[in-house]
Amino acid sequence: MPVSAVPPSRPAPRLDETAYDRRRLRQWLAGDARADGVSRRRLLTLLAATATATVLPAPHPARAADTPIVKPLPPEWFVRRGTNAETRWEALRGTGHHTPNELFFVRNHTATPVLTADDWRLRLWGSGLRGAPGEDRAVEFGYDDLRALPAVTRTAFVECAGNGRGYYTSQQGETVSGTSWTLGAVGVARWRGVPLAEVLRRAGPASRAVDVQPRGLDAEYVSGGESLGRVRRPLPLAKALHDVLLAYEMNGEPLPYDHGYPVRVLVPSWVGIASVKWVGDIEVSAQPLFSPWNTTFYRLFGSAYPQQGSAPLTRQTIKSAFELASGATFRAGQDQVLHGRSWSGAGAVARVDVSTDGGTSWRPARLHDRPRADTWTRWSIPWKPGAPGTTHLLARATDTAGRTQPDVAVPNTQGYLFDAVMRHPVTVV
Ligand SMILES: Nc1nc2c(c(=O)[nH]1)N[C@H]1C(S)=C(S)[C@@H](COP(=O)(O)O)O[C@H]1N2
Ligand SMILES: [Mo]
Repeated sequence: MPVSAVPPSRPAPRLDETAYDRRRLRQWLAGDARADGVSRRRLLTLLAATATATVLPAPHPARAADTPIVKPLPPEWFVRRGTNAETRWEALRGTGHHTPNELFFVRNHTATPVLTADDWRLRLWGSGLRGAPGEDRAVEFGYDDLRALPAVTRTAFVECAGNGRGYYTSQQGETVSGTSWTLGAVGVARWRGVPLAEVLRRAGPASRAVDVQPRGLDAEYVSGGESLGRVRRPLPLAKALHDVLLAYEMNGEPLPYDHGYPVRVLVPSWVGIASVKWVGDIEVSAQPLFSPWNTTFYRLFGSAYPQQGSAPLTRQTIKSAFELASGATFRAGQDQVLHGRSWSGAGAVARVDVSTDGGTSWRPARLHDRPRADTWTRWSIPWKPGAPGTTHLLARATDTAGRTQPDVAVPNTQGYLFDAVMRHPVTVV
């Protein structure tokens, strides 16, 4: 795209949330921001951190009774992890650039709600919409209203901020909290929908609007015995106007139930939590907003970070994966072609280097896609396995922003944004 519906008087878009977050916290202290469901103490600690903030390291179906997910989860495609399902990388072998809907990972805080498009409404409301003071500022759109608006299609990954978290433990010996994903909490789809900018423009944003907060229609999320309310997370208005979609199609089909039917938010290149599924309302606010999903969760905590945590996570990091099962076996002396994919939230992946000898020697992989931002680049490399035994395959991506995967990821307590080269164990027989 990018879509531009920015009122003429608006300052340049701010896509990096760090500086804005600091301002948002100060506004909260001055009584100018709302933070429903976030404790005063939590915000005060975040605020304290901004004083010393430093530059961060670069960094209809019937549902089976036992699953909060509607679609079938055959064990050869998925690893079930609590309320979630992780795609097996070996199942992606032979699929095209886009992850088939049936194979796409599912991350649910609670359970997939089975909604109908006819009853669905999207309500935009809040102090950031134009209207006389005291007037109820709200605008509603039905499913058909959205479908009648100019549509756009874009290819983008959705990737959980915790994708690869398990390797903080298995490769680096760190203790981290959260779902122990390997690398299968990512998928790429062709999303079709309406630019959020278009819907906001029709709703009439006030020039003082700063935050846009979509909220899901799934059940309230309970953590540690306390309800945090429904999944919601503010986006700075500049990002909301830039490249965000209200998506109703995934790979040419209506969104599957598990992926947000009838409509989800799609925020290209950002951590998955920004792409709110089953969106029911969007608060447009003239005051900065906080939710548990941009305070307690989705910031980096740990010894490498400011004592009270980083700015809210935005862009995904850089990763590579082989389309292979962990521990796959190969015949010695037999020619092979290894396949994989690499992606980054900071730009296109334009170079991938592969080692088939545990990291001693490296060769550039052949790329199978024209490198593009917001999606992965598929690649392959020939390999003739030598003597029987176990070894590791490694792949290291470099993106057009100049990021390269490190050998070791800087740890954080919640295990977000793993970016190190993964050591993929294989056996030669
Ligand atoms: N309403 C709602 N939206 C949500 C979530 C959720 O639980 N509820 N999970 C988020 C997280 S953490 C991720 S990683 C992505 C996962 O999208 P997917 O299930 O379509 O793969 O959805 C995001 N949007
Ligand atoms: Mo996520």
